[in-house]
Amino acid sequence: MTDHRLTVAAAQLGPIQKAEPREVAVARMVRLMERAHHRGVELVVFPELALTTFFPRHYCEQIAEADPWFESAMPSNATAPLFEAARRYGIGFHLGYAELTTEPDETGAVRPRRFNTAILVSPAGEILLKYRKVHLPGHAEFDPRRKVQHLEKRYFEVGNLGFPVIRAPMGALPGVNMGMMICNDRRWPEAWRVLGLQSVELVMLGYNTPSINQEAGGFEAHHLRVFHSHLSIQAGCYQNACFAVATAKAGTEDGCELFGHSIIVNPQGEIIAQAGSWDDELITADCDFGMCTLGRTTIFAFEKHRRPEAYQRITSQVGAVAPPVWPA
Ligand code: CDV
Repeated sequence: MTDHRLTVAAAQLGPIQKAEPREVAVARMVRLMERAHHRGVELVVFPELALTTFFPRHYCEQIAEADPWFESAMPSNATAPLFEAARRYGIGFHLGYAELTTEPDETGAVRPRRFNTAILVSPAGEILLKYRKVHLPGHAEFDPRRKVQHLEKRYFEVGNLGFPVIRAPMGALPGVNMGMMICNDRRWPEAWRVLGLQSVELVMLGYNTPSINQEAGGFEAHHLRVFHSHLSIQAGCYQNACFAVATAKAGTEDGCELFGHSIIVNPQGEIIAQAGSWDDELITADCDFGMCTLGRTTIFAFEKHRRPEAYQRITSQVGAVAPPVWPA
């Protein structure tokens, strides 16, 4: 019988305080890779914006003042130890970071551009895939009503790479279909389905989610924050017959609490590993990609059952419209 298994890990990170240099964060991550190696892991998934504090909670009047939180090269001197660890241990890794690049925009103007980005790196240290976050939550201007800001719309542009999937060797497997999303994307079924339509087998995603809803739009019980995160990931895996490794940044960072609860989910939507701390923690699971076949060939055999002609609103409309009122 062919072995389709890959041993994966979610490498949850405890808080990274504002004053903590990225070299310290990288050293913590290298230690997690070393532990992953001892546990036979072949692919490690780090969180969103894994190198620094979750800086969109801090307001800068001039956007360029936030540039010290961005990476203008990958790898750089500070991040090279991660690539070296990948080569040393023969482990692939997924890394979320703030990307500062100079490239043409949609009008052709070449200018500095900032994205909330993730990359997939091979065990040989090559970048296999890059994704830039599409669903940016929060707001662009300082909001005096909020105790904690969430300025992703200020610091980042909407990702312009779509939701790419790549088939590449990983671990002992000759090919795994791998895709990425970042944090808030996990709540949008459209994102999962775009990956599912590319036969994704493994979705990697990192997140920084505050334990408290700061939008002050109404009461939300604390326990529902984790429930909604897990619900979205479990539904995405089930409906697209794939595995997911979802990795949190956790604990109290700059006085703001982020929930952990990193999970690994199988194509039945079951949680097969879950973090129990709010600190640096490695959770692992064996992903048997043979498990993707059942959903893909039965309930979610897309080619047999999908009806895109009935889904026209999904791509032509952004906000909801009111329905007709009865009686007319
Ligand atoms: N980093 C995020 O995208 N966080 C959002 C919060 C703000 C709700 C999330 O969806 O988890």
